[in-house]
Amino acid sequence: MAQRLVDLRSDTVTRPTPAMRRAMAEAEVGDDQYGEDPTVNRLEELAAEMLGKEASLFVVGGTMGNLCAVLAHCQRGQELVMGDQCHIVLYEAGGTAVLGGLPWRTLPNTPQGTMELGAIAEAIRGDREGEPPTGLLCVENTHNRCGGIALDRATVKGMADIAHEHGVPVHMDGARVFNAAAALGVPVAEVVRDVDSVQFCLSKGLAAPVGSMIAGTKEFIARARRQRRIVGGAMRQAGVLAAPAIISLTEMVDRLPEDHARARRLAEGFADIPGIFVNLDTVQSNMIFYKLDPPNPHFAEEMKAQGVLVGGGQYGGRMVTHYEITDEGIDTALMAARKTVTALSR
Ligand code: TLP
Repeated sequence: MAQRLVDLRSDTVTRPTPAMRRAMAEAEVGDDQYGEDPTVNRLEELAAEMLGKEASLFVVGGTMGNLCAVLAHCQRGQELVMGDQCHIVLYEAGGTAVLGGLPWRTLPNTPQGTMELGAIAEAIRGDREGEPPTGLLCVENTHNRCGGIALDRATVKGMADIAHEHGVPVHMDGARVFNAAAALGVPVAEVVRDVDSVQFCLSKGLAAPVGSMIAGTKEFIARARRQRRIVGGAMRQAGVLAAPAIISLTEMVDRLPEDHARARRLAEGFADIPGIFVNLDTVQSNMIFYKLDPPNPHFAEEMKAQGVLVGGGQYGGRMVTHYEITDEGIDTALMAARKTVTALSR
């Protein structure tokens, strides 16, 4: 693999492994719109089985997965209840509103990546003519903006139960739900047991070049397939993309704790550097959010000059570990940060 910078901007930067590239070259394929791509079919069966759901669907990415899931659950004019820090609200270009005619109601996310149970109950609308009926509750796990925190089954169940009591289904944006399961030390099926649908990404820590899965009941997946067609995401010989995704699920899941251990070491090292602050309580998976005090507009640029890419601006930012970040990469990042802070404080 070509030498490159220690890239901590995101786990989305991971390149396919040599085994993935071989699997792509050798993949058996067919027309997936006829349901005839054996590799896609195998991936969809495997993902559903691992998640403990009836069926799953291969989509192009996380944004499309969330969009198709939301559209499959809701009718135009219904309202979505979501945390104000969730990815669907902040980074998905308002797709559910733009394409689905679905307004949303945001609740403040707690620092634990949850929403107050009382606030969820209050936000769910009754049957009053002037109010948009509540169509869906969305939760996120791990919670990206809340530091990569993992929500355990009881926490998810607490929120989901309230929605279900009101007849409202629950979707989990589980872009990194395998990281959540690894952080909690439980099978992924347990983390998603109480939600009606889940989206997870293959092309983040699991290193596939493309793709996400959504999972739920057979009937839900049939509706989601139609939504995928509407947004132009139905593919043909997609087995070449499903083949590396199968390797994500069979070979890349069990190694996620390594990324978490390296994130912890990086976080602790950063927290030891004067002028850099890290809330170590939130470092539970592969993300580290750091703050710079005093602020420093040149931090990321200086780090880059020393071979390390980090996310963020003058007040701080995010680093994410993944399979291309080695122990040496962590050493390099820590050394670079110490040098950068010393150089910039002169
Ligand atoms: N997250 C990306 C950026 O968009 C922020 C990242 O680098 O973390 N849900 C969650 C929780 C996500 O973090 C992301 C991507 C998505 C959905 C969207 O996935 P893609 O990028 O595949 O559409």
